[in-house]
Amino acid sequence: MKRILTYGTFDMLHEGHINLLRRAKALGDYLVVGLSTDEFNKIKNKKAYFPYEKRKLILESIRYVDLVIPEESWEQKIDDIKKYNIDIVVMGSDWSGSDKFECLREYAEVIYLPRTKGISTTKIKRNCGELLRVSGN
Ligand code: C2G
Repeated sequence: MKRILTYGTFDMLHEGHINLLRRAKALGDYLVVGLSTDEFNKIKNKKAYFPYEKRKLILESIRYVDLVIPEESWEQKIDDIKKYNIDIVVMGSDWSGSDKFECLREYAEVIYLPRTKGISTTKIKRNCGELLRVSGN
């Protein structure tokens, strides 16, 4: 039973998130997702459109996801690896080489997967804003 762990805000879920979750799960048998809380997003300077509980509800409905836990700090990751017996920590390549994940290598394997090009929550929000402006709403 190989256990995988990933983290993120997963706001306005899109195919980039799904591609990450699908490939992460394919590396093992059980996928734990550390979902950034609204308070932690403030620390990350990120404002999610959907609050934590709604983002959690959506993530829990995805076939690749076995457990969603709150991500409340940068520092909790080693404890999470131990608590959930994690074998591999997986993140998108935008995190590649980050000390926030490289420091985990003595506790678990760390794998960065290529980020899905052309899609992001920021891009969705921007495009929706432009659509509203064009349509005059
Ligand atoms: N992702 C991706 N392709 C995209 C967009 C996102 O592969 N087009 C990946 C990211 O690399 C990340 C995951 O999907 O691994 C979740 O993305 P975000 O919700 O943007 O997560 P982020 O804000 O990077 O939070 O402690 C780590 C942080 O909580 C990660």
